[in-house]
Amino acid sequence: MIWNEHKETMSRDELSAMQGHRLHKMVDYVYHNVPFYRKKLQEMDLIPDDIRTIEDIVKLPFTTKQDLRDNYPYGLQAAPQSEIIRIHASSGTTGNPTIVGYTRRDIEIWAECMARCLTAYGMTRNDTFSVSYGYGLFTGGLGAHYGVEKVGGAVVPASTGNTEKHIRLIKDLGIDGIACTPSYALHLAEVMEKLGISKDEIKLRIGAFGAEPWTENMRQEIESRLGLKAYNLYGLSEIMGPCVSFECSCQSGSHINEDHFYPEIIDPSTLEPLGRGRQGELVFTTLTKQGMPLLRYRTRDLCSLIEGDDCPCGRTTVRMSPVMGRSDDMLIIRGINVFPSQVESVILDIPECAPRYLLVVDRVDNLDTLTVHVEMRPEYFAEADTIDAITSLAGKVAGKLHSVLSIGAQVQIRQPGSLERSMGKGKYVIDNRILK
Ligand code: DLL
Repeated sequence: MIWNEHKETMSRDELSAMQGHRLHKMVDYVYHNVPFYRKKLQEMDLIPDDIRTIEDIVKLPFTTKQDLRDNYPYGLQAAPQSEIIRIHASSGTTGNPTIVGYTRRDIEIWAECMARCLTAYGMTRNDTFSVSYGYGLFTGGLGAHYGVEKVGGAVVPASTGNTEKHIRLIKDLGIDGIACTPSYALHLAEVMEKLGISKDEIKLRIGAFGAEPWTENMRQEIESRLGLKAYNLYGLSEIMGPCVSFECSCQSGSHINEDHFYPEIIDPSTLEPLGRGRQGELVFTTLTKQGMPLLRYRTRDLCSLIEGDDCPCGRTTVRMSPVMGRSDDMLIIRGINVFPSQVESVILDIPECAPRYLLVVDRVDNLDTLTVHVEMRPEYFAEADTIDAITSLAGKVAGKLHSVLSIGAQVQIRQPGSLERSMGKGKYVIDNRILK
């Protein structure tokens, strides 16, 4: 099923024309309403009439997270405060948070885009859907919530925490779908197993998972433990929240709602646009946003746009590959780039290892060290009664990590349940080098 047949299946020519028209209007709007953009465009000798087609986008300046911080709290807001009906804030580990104001129309478009995602996952108005992203300043909870209501399903605003009570609701109400982080989905599976509830006793069939990178192995793990189909849901607060892109039943990349969010991939060091199929930094321009529109916003997310608009599902919108990590999540250890997602793939390929890990990076005698803590699965841990068995597993993990990362890592095998669980976005890295 497709929520918006017209917008999701346009021909490329029709879509490009619409994007060009919207881009022109957007540039005109920010030129007249956001002094920050007016100044930037003037410095580049640009006026809104220079932007006529979507190809003209490359003439426009980029916007960065730093620009948002420098203009805290409302410097990039285009709509007057009287038009703003919702404010979210994205937390940053450093500096000012990012404040995002939405007009009524923004909220409606958000719900529309979220309804497209949920419909692609197979949700209908007959379904009950639990939203287990955090409600509050984070966009996950309310973003998914409005989408479920838009489709006409019954939303269960479970939020995070209270996991046992939540599982009881999932079982007793026969909840059909759940939206949460992949980390929380795994936590749910673990708690369910502890409570002795099998996946056959629940009816969950759809998982809308996102807000953090996750791998194909993680997908299989969650699908097999919860007995549902796990779909990717991508978004970021600066652009809207969850709904920017979503997987369809083909699960081969995530369709971008590109009538509202125009994507580009650039080389993060040269800032040159890269063609389809090339991996780089994802950049978005909002085409219809009123509250806080952004031109060429550098997401720091690394991925590619998939070649070809011919997805068997019938949608013609461009698809993005899974985000393998953020350029600022990338660890440089002894000069080698390491993404936590690479470690996750290795660990999930080893049957004795649970999908629970923590990377600790340190500097000892001026040399970077990497220690990977990984939990053993309970069934193997119970049998591994000798130190030898654990040492040999550590050696096996270290060997595989070395072949994928090309650097040596210390491996610490941990007992089941010993690493901290997260209700929201998981924490997979501690970099002590920053603290020193
Ligand atoms: O995480 C919005 C969201 C909520 C998306 C719920 C999906 C589901 P922020 O807190 O602003 O917004 O964080 C945005 O999270 O730039 C990515 O680095 C990461 N991210 C979000 N979705 C995915 C995903 C929300 N499906 C940042 N895969 C983004 C990988 C993701 N990374």
